[in-house]
Amino acid sequence: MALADIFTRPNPVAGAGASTPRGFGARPAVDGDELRALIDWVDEIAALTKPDRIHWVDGSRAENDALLREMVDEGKLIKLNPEWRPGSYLARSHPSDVARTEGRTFIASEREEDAGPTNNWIAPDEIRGTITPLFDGSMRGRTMYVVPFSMGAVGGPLSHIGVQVTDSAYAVASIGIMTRVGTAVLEEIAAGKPWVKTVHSVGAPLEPGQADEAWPCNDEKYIVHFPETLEVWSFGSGYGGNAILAKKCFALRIASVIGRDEGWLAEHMLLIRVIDPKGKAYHVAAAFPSACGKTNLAMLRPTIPGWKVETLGDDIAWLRPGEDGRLWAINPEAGFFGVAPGTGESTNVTAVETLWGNTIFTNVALRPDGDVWWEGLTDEAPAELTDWQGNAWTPDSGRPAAHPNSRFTVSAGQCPQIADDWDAPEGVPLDAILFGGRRATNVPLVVEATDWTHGVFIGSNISSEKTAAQEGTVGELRRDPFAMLPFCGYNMADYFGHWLKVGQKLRFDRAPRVFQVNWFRKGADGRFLWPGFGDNSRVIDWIIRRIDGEVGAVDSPIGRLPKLEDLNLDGIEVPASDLDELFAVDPALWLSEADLTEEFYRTFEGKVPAPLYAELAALRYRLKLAQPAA
Ligand code: GTP
Ligand code: SPV
Ligand code: MN
Repeated sequence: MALADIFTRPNPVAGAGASTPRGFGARPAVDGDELRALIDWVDEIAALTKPDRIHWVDGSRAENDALLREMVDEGKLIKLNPEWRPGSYLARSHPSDVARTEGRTFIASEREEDAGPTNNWIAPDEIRGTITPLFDGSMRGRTMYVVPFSMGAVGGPLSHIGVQVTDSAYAVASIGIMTRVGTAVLEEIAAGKPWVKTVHSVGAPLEPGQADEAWPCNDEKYIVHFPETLEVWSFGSGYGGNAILAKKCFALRIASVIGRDEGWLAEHMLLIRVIDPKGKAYHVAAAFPSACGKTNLAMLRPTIPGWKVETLGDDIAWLRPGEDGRLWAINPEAGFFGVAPGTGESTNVTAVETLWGNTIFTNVALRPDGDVWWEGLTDEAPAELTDWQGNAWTPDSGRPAAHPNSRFTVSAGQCPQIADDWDAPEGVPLDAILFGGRRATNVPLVVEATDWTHGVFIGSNISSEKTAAQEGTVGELRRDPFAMLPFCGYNMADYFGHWLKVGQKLRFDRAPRVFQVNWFRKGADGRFLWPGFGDNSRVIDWIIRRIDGEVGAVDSPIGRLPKLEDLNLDGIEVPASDLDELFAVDPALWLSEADLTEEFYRTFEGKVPAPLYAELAALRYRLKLAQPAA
């Protein structure tokens, strides 16, 4: 490979523009058919989108520095005061572009039933007919960046690669943090490894002489996935999961389809290593919906003595059955795109320490001293701030200073409790899988599934109150099976079936044990019954002692509950009445939940696997037995 033999060039297709001004950004020298196919594809996208320049991203430090400097010069990033926050920047998005747009997210499979009732399906030809004209000339006046990236360690057995073309320098800088970007990936492409094609445009072409916006975007948005041809096309948004296509679009929606075909699972899960006081290590993955506590649990600092947690991942895990009958997991990402509000010294001090520098903040507030702030960072708000929209703010302003879905983007390696081997290509064997959500009522602090199938049943039934990471009304309950509702790239009923199949490949005594957790149950007075955060280690402690067979459990109609005396509550005051409420299972309310489950399963028109209907029938039977006699 002669990848080092680089040369700069203008965009020959658009016919305009100078060659890249610096010593990087050049197209790799063509060597072999595989790389030729990539270059042809890039030329094809350039012919359509008509950028002024093409910049091949090599992932170098110098390139990143130059990109950031350019964005500061253009007013797209604010450089934070290096005294407080070295190497860090603030981006303010357009107020209409602050979260993923699920309503504009499409699965364009050939057959509608392959997308299923929980996805927005659209016929591939039809949507190509809609978006092709939008992409036509959409990069005029801009640079088109070509970003080769790897999800998982480059060359790893569980890793997958892709290329994103984008006209957003902010997206390039973010992808550089969130994935492994660079020339090594081109070498893999050259060697014939399959890659996923992702195309992103903010949809804001510039006429000659037209001044750019700080956050260019388009009111019309399309985030379209083509699972059969392994492509993603995203138009109109510069935000998070809409723009960092390696993340939700590739590593969940497209990867879930690849996983279905290859026998593995792409999941919306954090990944941690828990080390008990005896020094024994366990691996736990947990699926919670957006803004429901994954980053927090991923960076848990146990409040019980002797326990330690090491971070492996905070948002996505790929799970694959191993030859040994265990389920192995990697975190395919390389950084954290975390929710800022609610991240503070008392909740997630590890995240606060992770953010010491080299961080891109989006939509948080700016302090007069050039540092950042958001609700929950400190108990008291600074007297004066500039809010996320650039307006003057004081604690009396009556509105949040940071957007509720404001975020930080930072390298995983900066986390002070990251596991040494967090990017080991082969991953880690799982001991437990947790499912959870935000449930003010009904769902106990922790319940253990009786076996894998019951665990899949529980996963298929996760529901959660909406947060600012989703469109719609915050607090409204919605069903979010496996926390994958917006992220499953195929029919969710087939996905339930795939989970059951993966279970059959595991050795029954080596499969991870499945638990449901709920940190968010509230008392009648509206306060959280459980202290949460670092004290969630008390729940993990019980889970691990269950796995090791050290403690028993109480059977309930919905699964196994802890015996209260087995919970380590040393050092915290949880009133006995709160504990009772935390674990209360009301058969009548659960029977209504079972009705909702049936209603939900029926929307899949007979596709939900029979074992899950059997679980539902068994649940109803147990609930009826548990009902007090009339
Ligand atoms: P995404 O990045 O959107 O997928 O979100 P996430 O699941 O990583 O959520 P995150 O950990 O960022 O938590 C979001 C919010 O939940 C923050 O405001 C936290 O303060 C809050 N939170 C997290 N853990 C707990 C907990 O144990 N108890 C309570 N009450 N709140 C919590
Ligand atoms: C989520 O919403 O689950 C996120 C943020 O992790 S985004 O990457 O924008 O999807
Ligand atoms: Mn997420």
